Amino acid sequence: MTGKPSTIELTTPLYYVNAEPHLGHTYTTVIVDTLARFHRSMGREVFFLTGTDEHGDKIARAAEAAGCEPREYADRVSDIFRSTWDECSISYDHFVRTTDSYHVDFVREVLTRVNDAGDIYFDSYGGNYCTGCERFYTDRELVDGKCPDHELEPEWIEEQNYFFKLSAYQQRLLDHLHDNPDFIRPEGYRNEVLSLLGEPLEDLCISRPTSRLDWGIPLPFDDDYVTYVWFDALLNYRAALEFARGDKADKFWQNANHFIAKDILKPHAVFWPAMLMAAGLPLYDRLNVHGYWNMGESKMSKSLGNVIRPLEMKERFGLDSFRYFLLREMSFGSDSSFTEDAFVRRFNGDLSNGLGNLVSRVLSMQNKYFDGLLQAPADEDTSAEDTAADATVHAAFEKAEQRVPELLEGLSFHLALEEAWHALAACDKYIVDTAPFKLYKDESKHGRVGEILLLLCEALLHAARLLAPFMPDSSAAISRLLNTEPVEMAEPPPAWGTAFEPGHRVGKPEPLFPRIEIDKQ
Ligand code: ME8
Repeated sequence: MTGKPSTIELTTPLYYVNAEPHLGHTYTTVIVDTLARFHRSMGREVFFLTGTDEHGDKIARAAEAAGCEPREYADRVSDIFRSTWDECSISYDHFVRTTDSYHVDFVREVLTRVNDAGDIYFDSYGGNYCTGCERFYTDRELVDGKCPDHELEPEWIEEQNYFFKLSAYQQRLLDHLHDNPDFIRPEGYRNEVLSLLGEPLEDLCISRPTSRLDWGIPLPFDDDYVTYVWFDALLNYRAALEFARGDKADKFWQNANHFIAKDILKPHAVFWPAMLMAAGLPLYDRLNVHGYWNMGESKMSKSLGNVIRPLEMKERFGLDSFRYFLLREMSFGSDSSFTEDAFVRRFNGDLSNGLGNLVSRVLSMQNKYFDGLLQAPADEDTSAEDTAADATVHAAFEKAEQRVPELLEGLSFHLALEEAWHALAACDKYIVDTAPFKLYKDESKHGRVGEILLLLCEALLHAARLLAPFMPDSSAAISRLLNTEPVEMAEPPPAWGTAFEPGHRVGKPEPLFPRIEIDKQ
């Protein structure tokens, strides 16, 4: 995020209510949650917005298939999204629904403004429409005549409608992209948008006749039409901010960061900034685009019927291990595949054998040798060899503490976690190299064993700090086991040797990530 802003808006897409939350939605929501926790810990004021997209053809058809009215259907599925995020401890600040009256009013107000400015006209049009994407496709965008996302042939729709003069904004969009190289990241998606803008843009059909569809926001200037879902849903990012933050909206908006997958790049990178320009509003700061979670060769999606449900993962393996997997496995911007094997490998390798084992080893030794009581540093001088060993752990954490926030700012979640795991590995190596379990057999070395374990307990507290935005429950569990208050990433860690009060006693070990036995799956 540019500079170090003190206020920031972070958004997920508004998810369609025709499907229940799956791993793909969870990924975007978890990365935004991780960033929200990170920025808050840096002392920034965050407005984390998520919600549901409820109007349009696709939802009307889904409601009909479910045998109920669109409103009733939307209420039900929107509640499922909200309660899923609540159960997943997602720290959103506001949940917007496109059926909320403040959003509807805002959409109508913007439409009036854009119409008054002469950027909307009435015309007839025929085109290839994908209901799954809720947009027209040009011939060039179709693959073998099908929508590349839904792998379905679009419908030919021809009718009289209202159009937004998108083409009039082509040059301004190009100029903005050239003047703001960070507007869309990673760069590959910026290039994709530049190439889209290299071809003439067609104007955007922004209405549907009520004779065909009445589940939408009526156009303020013609009751016989409802608003096209994208000209409705995109406005939420600004409507909800103004509604929830009032006068401070502009401050947050200067640092508005949208997070989406590549499926909705064009609406966010082309329609949305042009709509803002037409409405006389400043543009958002950044569009952050990630790749797809696939199952085998295909994108995970409700329409392809191959989804992983977040609450099932939480139930089976715990919330933080699912968060860890999502954040560790995908490199932001590229596609990733989900397989249960890969999940179990990461769980057993990084969490059970890695983090969980380290915590329980350190606490076991501390309890076994000193009844949990941390030992004051020994009086006698530490040998050069011991000092050098201690320094490896200090250095590993110092590096991670510097790199992890930088990597998070750059959206390299997987590298940030890798860096934190390097520090954990330095602790494992330290245990092997200093071998406190051997030293303890020699009574004259008990002072040194106490020092080693003190350093390791401090290292665990550093780890809890580093992991807080990624794995909040595990971070809190480590603090609890160490018998300290929960910690935040940005709190400056106390100098080594001063983290605990004299006489501090740590808790007994508990398995944080019990190993998954494959044959029990
Ligand atoms: O597009 N891999 O809603 P939607 C990665 N309502 N991310 C995925 C994914 C996958 N397989 N599947 C879904 C809409 N997502 C519109 C948005 S915004 C004003 C309106 C995530 O329910 C990802 O964030 O189809 C993607 O962009 C979004 O869900 C699409 O959600």
